[in-house]
Amino acid sequence: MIIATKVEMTQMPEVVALFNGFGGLASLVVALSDFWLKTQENYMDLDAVSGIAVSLSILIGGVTFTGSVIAYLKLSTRISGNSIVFKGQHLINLLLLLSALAFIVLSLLDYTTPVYILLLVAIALLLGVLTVIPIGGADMPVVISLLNSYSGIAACTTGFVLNNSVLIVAGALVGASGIILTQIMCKAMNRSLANVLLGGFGQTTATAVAGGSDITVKEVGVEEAAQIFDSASSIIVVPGYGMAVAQAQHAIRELSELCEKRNINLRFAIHPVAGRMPGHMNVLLAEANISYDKLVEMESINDDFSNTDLVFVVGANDVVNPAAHTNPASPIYGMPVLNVEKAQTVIVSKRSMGKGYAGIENELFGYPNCLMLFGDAKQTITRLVGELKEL
Ligand code: TAP
Repeated sequence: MIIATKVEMTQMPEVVALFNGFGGLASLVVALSDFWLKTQENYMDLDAVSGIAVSLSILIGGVTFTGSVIAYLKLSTRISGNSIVFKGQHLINLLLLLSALAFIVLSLLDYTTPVYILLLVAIALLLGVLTVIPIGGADMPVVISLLNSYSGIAACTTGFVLNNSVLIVAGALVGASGIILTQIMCKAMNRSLANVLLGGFGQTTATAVAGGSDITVKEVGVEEAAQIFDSASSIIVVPGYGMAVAQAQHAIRELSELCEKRNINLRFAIHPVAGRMPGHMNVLLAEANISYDKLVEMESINDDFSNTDLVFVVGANDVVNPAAHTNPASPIYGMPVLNVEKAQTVIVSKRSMGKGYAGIENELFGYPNCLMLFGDAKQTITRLVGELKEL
């Protein structure tokens, strides 16, 4: 409770990752201690169901624990977020998985020898590390969702170990919902789950970044931006991670109320992976009491940009990067994005030419209809609201 109440909204993904890991660890130690108590201390026999449940709890729990710790370290930038890929990595992972299965069979055949189950623990922990290190960049949220599902499956199998129906049902719910969320996120990023898990995204990213920036941008000041707002009759606001960092949602609510008073049709376009966690933008806008009817999902609003006077991008970057459909060499090529460039004018509020999560340039910023409004989003929008009130 203390961690959950103290954590900043922007740190939520890494904390979720860590909590998933604790779930996996709990399943592992409960299953291992049950195994130990029954087979090593009380010299009891395990029936096949309990034996399989113990083995799966240890395998899935172990992978979840170390995999989640690596995800936590990457997201909190305690270690590099880039993908670590080396030759023969997938073969090593496959061999480890096969040897884990072999130790499960050996342990099922001979409970009295604890070394098989201890080797299974070691392999599971190692496998968790090795399966998450190749995953980097924008694929991390998918991994966290998958690890969340694993922690549920591990809890479910531990339910069989303990003969506890509540644990079986709750674990199955977490496992199933985690898998569904993982699929939704893969779809939003236009990547298959296998493609995400085999990793390498960060490598392509690093190459793309090394190319450097030669985008020429047009800047706009707050006063001029206020005039553009004043003359628009339809506006779409695209919030992104920068809105969360700046905590600009309350200032945006004020801006939206001002526009409403001027009979300007203002809506919000919500990209499924804007921010750093599923529903991140919805939560922040709801916190600022922005009506849910104004929030429109990407698929429903993408065709409307061409009939829109002004798009106001607030701290979003990757989710509005046209390279996703114009540049086949881009690491985000194929990811569905918001077609903001189709609007008459685009104003982007961000602090600098800093890159987004995927670490790549955004060609949108150099488009002829795009104007950069540099500065912290909250401060800029507060000033914008002040200027608009004067008009
Ligand atoms: P990003 O592409 O990460 O871009 C955020 C932008 O916000 C940055 O370019 C930064 O530019 C700007 N910014 C930071 N602080 C700011 C401030 N105080 N005021 C104004 N701007 C600020 O964000 P996005 O467009 O929301 O895309 C999300 C990315 O995260 C995607 O790549 C997605 O795959 C990934 N991701 C998503 C999730 C989920 S599930 N939502 C989870 C993890 C990762 P400056 O530095 O120049 O200000």
